[in-house]
Order: sequence, then structure tokens, then C-alpha cells
Amino acid sequence: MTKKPYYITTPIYYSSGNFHLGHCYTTVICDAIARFKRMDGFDVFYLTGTDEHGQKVQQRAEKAGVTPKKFVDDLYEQIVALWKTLDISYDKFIRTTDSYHELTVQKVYEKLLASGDIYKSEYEGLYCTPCEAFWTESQLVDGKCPDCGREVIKQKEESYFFRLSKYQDRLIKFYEQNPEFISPKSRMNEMINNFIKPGLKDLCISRTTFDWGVKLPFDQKHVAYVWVDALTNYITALGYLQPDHANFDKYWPADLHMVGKEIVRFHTIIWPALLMALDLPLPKKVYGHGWLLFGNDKMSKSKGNIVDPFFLVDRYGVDPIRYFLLREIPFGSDGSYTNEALLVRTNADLVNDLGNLVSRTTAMITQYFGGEIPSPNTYTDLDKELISLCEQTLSKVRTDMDNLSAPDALTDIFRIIQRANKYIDETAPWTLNKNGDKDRLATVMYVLAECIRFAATLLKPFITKTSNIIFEKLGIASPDNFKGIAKFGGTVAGTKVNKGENLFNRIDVNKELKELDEIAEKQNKQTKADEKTADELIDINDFAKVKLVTAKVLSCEKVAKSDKLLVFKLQVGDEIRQVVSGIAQHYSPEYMVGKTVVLVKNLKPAKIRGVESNGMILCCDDDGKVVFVSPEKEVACGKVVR
Ligand code: ME8
Repeated sequence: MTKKPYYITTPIYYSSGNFHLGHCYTTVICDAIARFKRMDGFDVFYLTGTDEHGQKVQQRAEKAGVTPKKFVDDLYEQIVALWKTLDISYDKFIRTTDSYHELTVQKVYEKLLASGDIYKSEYEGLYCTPCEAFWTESQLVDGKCPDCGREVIKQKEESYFFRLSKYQDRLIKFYEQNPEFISPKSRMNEMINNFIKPGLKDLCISRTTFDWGVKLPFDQKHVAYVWVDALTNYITALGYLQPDHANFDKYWPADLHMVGKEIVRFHTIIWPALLMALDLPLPKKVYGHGWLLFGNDKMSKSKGNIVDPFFLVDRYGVDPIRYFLLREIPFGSDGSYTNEALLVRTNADLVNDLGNLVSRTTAMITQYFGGEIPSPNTYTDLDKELISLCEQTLSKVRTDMDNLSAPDALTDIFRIIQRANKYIDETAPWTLNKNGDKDRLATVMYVLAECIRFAATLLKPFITKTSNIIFEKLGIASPDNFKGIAKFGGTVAGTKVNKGENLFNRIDVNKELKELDEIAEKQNKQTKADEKTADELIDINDFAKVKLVTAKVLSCEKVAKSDKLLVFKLQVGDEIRQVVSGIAQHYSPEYMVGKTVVLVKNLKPAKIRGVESNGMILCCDDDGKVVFVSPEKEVACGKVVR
């Protein structure tokens, strides 16, 4: 039987570095969905990647003193390491600097030009560089970018435009016919009221103010707008407009684009309109999840509250982190991370419920049956209650996952675990053993082993490593589908269990919180020290911005009504410059005439006491005494100083 394709994507991540736990949220959720769908018989294609072009990357690379390519290569390594640490099972990783992607973006622009969806004009707007987004005055919040709250700048440039306005009515009709397209529902209303109703304007889709991007094939001065470049990844990764397009034929349209709520508008307005213009089918669903907050704030470097996923995984293991993200955050809404919430959740669910069930059961099978899972005898009503709970859970979890609610799915799976723990107390196996009731004891052990097998199978998409360890303990091969849990009774009697070590160790929450505080304090101190060092150091490119030249003093006078200021006429090559300098208390005008000084040539002109000054004379501050800088030997004026 051919499997049904299922195409799921995360956004492609900005190559900005400092990946935090919030970033992991989208990818871990998609991973759980992808793994669930694979086990449930779908032919899954899970795509993730990196968004590597744009002004922001170019600026950051310049600041770091490396080429943009080197900059994005380093960050690519970081994010691949992060996804490995979190056990992410993507099928493809796309980088927007991959040549097949760049070539296809060019073909997309050509297609849009040919269909008349692109035209050339001039753009003037308010641009937020960090978000790579233009805003209208009315969209700003307190005059700042509504997404990140930072300053916007006025930018004007010759640009190509996409006829977004043309698709307004078709978009509204599409939303009406596909009410599930934008989920959760609240986000649909937000899009319609905030963006569509005020009227869609044509979208500026090229830039000339920087060059780190895909060059437009028909006008090389322009690079593609980073959002068009980025959104197109969802089809270029599948081979769209490429010789091998088998994946595109098979997987497009996407079943699910999972994105954070702040980028829903790009995915539900611009992206479908572009697809309409390309005459392609639209994705089935865009889900806008909430943010992982730290307290009440969004995690971000500038707020200094980022939680390092590498640190957490190293300290607690990958599954407590995956479990926390999937279980604790109400899906669709914002959720809050605190160390305490992570530790309490780990202790309650993983150590107490799951860990105890597995260790108690394997210990009892070892003690009462020499480690072999016994054959069950007649099932009582109590047993049947557990059996039917186990058999019903897959369909419940399937519904939860179709609703994209991992917290509900985990709650349903943990019902088996919690019920089984209660069953141990109700059946009191130690009493059965004492009373020599081996038949009943065997049935109880078998029911428990089966409950664990059901739970571990269902947990596999969520806590991947732990589930595999449980199967090792049960002596059963870890399944890669759900077929084995269609019916209770799949465990073969006689299978040898292996108790081994505890799945999770209990955490002393108060002690641990204290230690974490101490670590955070140390790190903060270190970060501050590092930032101070970074502030003090500039790279060669920064220095090169300052143009220093030698200049000869032609004349020098006191500025009227000022004790401190002298006004100079300087010969700089062929040019004569007027410069005001505050050295009147240290040098007389007569002394200065004929001297050679060093001038900062490219300082913006300024008026000092009403006198125009075009540059600055370099001086040393020798404990309050000012000494002007001069070449050690006679040098002609206008020579570069570096
Ligand atoms: O937006 N909580 O990339 P990105 C939850 N390159 N999710 C968070 C989060 C938080 N605190 N912080 C970030 C981009 N994310 C674009 C996408 S797609 C064609 C281009 C999520 O690196 C964020 O919502 O800023 C998004 O889903 C993902 O991390 C990547 O964000």
C-alpha cells in the first residue's frame, strides 16, 4: 500500500546566532508531529533550514570582520549541532545560500515578471532592519517596529514591486473556503482585521541598498527581498523548477507550515499570493504558535534572558527538555519557561509517574518471575478497564495530534501511566506474592508490562531516547509504527526484562535552583566582562572608516568671545579647510602657523560658536595638558595617516 505523503515545515532560521530555547520550540513540535505521522503510516517529509541572506546578516558579518558567507557557515554549523542535540529528525535541511535555491529564486522572479506580477517603481517606507520589514506609519507602535519594538528608518529606493493588491479578493475568498487554513482561529481574525481589511498594498520585493542576497536575473543591481527569498524555500527544497522535481510532485502542497505568531502574516498573505501568481496550489494549513516567554518577556539576547538549550540538555538530558516544551506550553498560546517549572514537571511526570512505573514493574518481574514476563491468566474487570484504556489511547492521541496539540496527546498517554501506577497499588502484587497467588500475580505483571509497552510506543515521537531505553528494559524491539498497539496482548510471554538503572533521577528542586542561580550569576558576570572587552575592541574595518590625513596650518586665529577655541585654515592636498579646535589655552595662534597636524578629514561638518568646522585636529590628552599630534619628520600635506 502506498503511504500518504505528509509535508511539514518549520520556518528557516535567521542566521543570527544565540539560539535559545524559544527557537527550539517550533522545531521540537514539528519533530514530534513528523515522528508521530511516520509511525502512523504517513510518508513524511520534514523540512527545516536557515535564512542566510539580507542586510542584517551583511551588517553582522561586517561587524564580526568576516565575509557574510563565512558568517553564515559558522551559524549553520551551530544550528545543525543544536538540532542534533535535540534529536530532530528532519528529512532535509535547506540553506538559502544553496545554489539550487538561489537559481530557483531567480527563476521565480523571471516567472513573476513574465506574468506581469512584477513591475518597477520607487519605494519609500519605514524599514526595520532587524526584522527586514517595511511598515506603514499606522502599523508602528509608539513610532517603533510593531514586531521587535526597535527604531525604524526611512528608506527610499528604486524597487520592483509585486502586485499583492491584485490578490486581495482571492485571498479573502480562499480564507472563507478554507477556514482551517490559518490556525488557531484567532490568528485568522487578526490577519483579516489588521492587514487585509485596511487594504493590501503592492509589495516591494527587491533591494538595492545592500548586495548580500539573490541577484535579480533581469536587473543585477537588485537583490531579492529576503522574505520572498525565504518563503520560496518551501518549494525550492522539493525541486520546484528543477530537473529533479519528484519530491515537489509528491509533497506539494504542504500539509503544515508551523510558524511563530509574529510571522503568520508573511505566511498567510504574501506566501499564498505568491503561490497564486505562480499558479501553484496553496498549503493546507499555517499554524501560528505562541511564544515561549521567560517570565513575561519574550526570550531575546537584547533582554538578556535567553535560556541556552545546549546547557539544559547537557545537564538534564534531551528528553526532559523536549517533554517540557511539548507538555507544558499550552499550544497556540504563549507559555512561560522557568527553571522551577522545568524541574517540577520533570520530577512529577518523568521521575515519579513514568520512571517509577517502569522501575517498579521490571523490579517485580525480576523478583517474582526471574525476570521473565509471565503469561496472563483470566482478566478481571479491573484488568479490562486498563486494557480498554490502552486500546483507546492511540485514536485519542491521533485526534490530539491532528489538532496539533502535543500537550493533550501527552496528557492522554500519561493517563495509561498514571492508571497503571494506581493499578499496582490496587492489586498489591507484594500481597499476592506473600499469599502465593502466582496466577493472579502473573496476570498483573503481564498487564503492567503491556501498559508500559503501549505507553512507550506512544511516547516514541515525543521523548525519543527514553522510549527506546524502555523497550530495551522490556526486552522488546523498539517499534517504528503503531501496528503493535492496535490490540492488547502483543508482548510474548517469556520475554526477559532488564531492570537496569532508573530512567530518571529525582532532582532536589531547591538545591538545584540555588545552583542554577549561582551558575547564571557567574555567566552574567562573564557576559558583562566579554561585552566590555568587545566594546573596547574595534576591527580594522571600523578603523578604516576614519580618514586621517596630514594638514599644514596656513593661518590660525582666536574665535571671538571664546577662551578655548582657535579657528584654523588648513592646507590638505589641493584643498583648504576651515577647522575649529579647542586648544587655545595650550597653544598660541602664532605658534601654530606653519605646523603640520593630523586631521580627521571625514567628520561631519559642525558649527562651533557659529563658526563652521570641517574636521578635527588630533591631540593627545596628557593629564589635562593638550599636545597636538604631528609627524616625526616633515611630510607633505594631504598624506594618508593609518
Ligand atoms: O522568523 N518562543 O526566523 P527566526 C517561541 N527567518 N518561538 C520562538 C521564539 C520564542 N521565544 N523565538 C523565536 C524567522 N521563535 C525567519 C523565518 S520562514 C520563510 C523565515 C521561533 O530565526 C519563531 O517564531 O527569527 C520562528 O517560528 C522560529 O523560531 C524561527 O525564527
